[in-house]
Amino acid sequence: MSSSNGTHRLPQVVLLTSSGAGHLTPLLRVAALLLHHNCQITLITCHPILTLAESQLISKFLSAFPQVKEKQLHLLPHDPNNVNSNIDDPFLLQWETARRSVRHLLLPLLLSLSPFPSALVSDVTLFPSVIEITENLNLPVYVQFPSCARMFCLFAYFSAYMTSSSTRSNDNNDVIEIPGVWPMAKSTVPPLLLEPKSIFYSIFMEDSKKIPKLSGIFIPTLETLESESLTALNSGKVVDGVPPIYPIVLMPCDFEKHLQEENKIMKWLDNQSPRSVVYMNFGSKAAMSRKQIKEIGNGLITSAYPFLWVVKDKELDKEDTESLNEVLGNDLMEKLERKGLVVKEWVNQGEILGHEAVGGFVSHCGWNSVLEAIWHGVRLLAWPPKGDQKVNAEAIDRGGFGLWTRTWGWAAEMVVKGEELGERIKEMMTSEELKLRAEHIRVEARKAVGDGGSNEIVIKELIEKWK
Ligand code: UDP
Ligand code: G50
Repeated sequence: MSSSNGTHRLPQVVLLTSSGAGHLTPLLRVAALLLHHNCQITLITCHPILTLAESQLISKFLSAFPQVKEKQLHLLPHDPNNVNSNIDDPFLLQWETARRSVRHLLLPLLLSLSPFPSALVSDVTLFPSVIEITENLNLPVYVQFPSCARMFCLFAYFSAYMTSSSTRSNDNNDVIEIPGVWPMAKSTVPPLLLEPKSIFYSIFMEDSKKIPKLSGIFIPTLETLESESLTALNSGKVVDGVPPIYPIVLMPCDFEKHLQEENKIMKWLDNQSPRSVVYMNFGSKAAMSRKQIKEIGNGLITSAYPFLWVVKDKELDKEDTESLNEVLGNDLMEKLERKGLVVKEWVNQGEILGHEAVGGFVSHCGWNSVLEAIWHGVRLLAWPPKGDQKVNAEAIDRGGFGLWTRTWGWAAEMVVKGEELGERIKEMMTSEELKLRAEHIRVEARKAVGDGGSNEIVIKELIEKWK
C-alpha cells in the first residue's frame, strides 16, 4: 500500500485494553514492540480504570510515546438485571461490563479512525465482543494472551473437553488430558474453571469456541521453555482451527520506570551485596490474610538474608490505605526494619529484578512476573495463590529455575508457617543448580529479543501481512 506521496504506508494498529495490571502491562509492551518497528498505534482504553497502577501505567506509556493516539471508551453502567451483576471479583465484573460496552461502543469508535486500521490487538477478555463487530469490517483481530502457552492450551481445549467429558467413562478423574501436552492435574487448574456455575467457567466455555475466528494469538513466552505446548497448538493437536500462535518475549520497558528521581528502594539495593537480597512481591492484586502476612514477616527474618518485601493488604490498590505499622504491628515492623526493607506501595518490579543485589524472588507466579524474573536471570520460589498461577508455577518447576512446594496448596487458602518459608528461601538462595538454569534461560530470552531473533521475525512477518 502506498500513500499519495509514494512512501510506504505504515501499519496502523489498534490495541484494546481490558482490566488488571497483569493484562495491561503485556499489551502495552506489545505496543512498544510494534512502535519500535514503526507501526502507528491507537490505544483504546476502557474507563473508568479500576486501579491506580493501571491509570499510572497508561499515563507513563502515553507520555513516553506522544505519537500514540488514545481513544477512551466509557463503559456503560453496571447492569443490575444482569445475571452476573453479583460477581464479587472486581476485575471479573469489570471484564463483564467491558465486554457488554465494547459490543455497543466499539464500532463507531473504529469507524471514526482515519486512516482505517490494518489490525486490532485485543486483550483476551474482550475479543468475543470485538469479533462480533469486526466480522464485516475486513479488520484482522489478534489476541494478546496474558498467561503461558500451557494455559492457552487449556483455554483452547476447554469447551471441547467439557462437552465431551460426559461421554468419557474411563478418564483419570484427577487430570485433564489435553492432546499433545503432558496431563494437567486438576489440582493446578484455576479453581473457578472446575465450578460450572462460575462466570469464569462460562467465559472459558463460550470464548474458547470463538478462537478460530481470530487471525493470531500473541503469547508472551519462550520457545525453549514451552516448546511442547507451542508445537501442540501450532500443529492442531490441541484442537482444530487454532490460528497462528506468535510467541514473543516481552521485557520490562523504559516507559514503566518511575517518574520521580528519588528512589529509596534502588538506593537501598545499591548498598547490598550482589545476589544477596530476597525480593518478595505478590503482584498487582493478590492480597494476603493478616495471619499469613505475620508468618511471612517471621519467615523472612529467620531466612537470614536481606530482603525487600512489598506488602499488599487489599486486592484493589485504591482501598489499600492502612499503613505498614497498622498491618504488621509495631513490634514486627521494628524487627523487620533491622534486616530488610518493607514497603507498601507500587514498585517498579522490572527495575528491581534487574538490580545486581537481587538473588531470589518469592513470587505469586503471575506470568508477567515469571517472565520478568527470566529476563533478569533471577531464581524463583513459586507460591501461587489462585487463578492460572499454579499452571505458571509448573512451568517454573519444569524449567528448573525455581522451586515450587506443591504441598503449600493455593496460597489464598492455606497459611504457611514462617519457619517453613524461611527454610525454602534458604534452599532457593543456596542452590547453584537453580542459579545456572536461571542464567541459561536468561540468555535464551535475550537471544529472542536481539537482532534477528524470534521477536523480530514474528513482528516483521505480521507487518508484511498488514501492509
Ligand atoms: N508490578 C509492579 N509493581 C508492583 C506489583 C506488580 O511493577 O508492585 C507489575 C509486575 O512487574 C507485572 C505486573 O505488575 O508486570 C503484574 O502482573 P503479573 O502477571 O505478574 O501478576 P498479576 O498482578 O496479574 O497477578
Ligand atoms: C485472571 C484471573 C484468573 C485466571 C486468569 C487471569 C488466566 C489468564 C488467562 O488472567 O487464566 C485468561 C484467559 C481467558 C480469559 C481471561 C484470562 O477470558 O483472575 O485464571
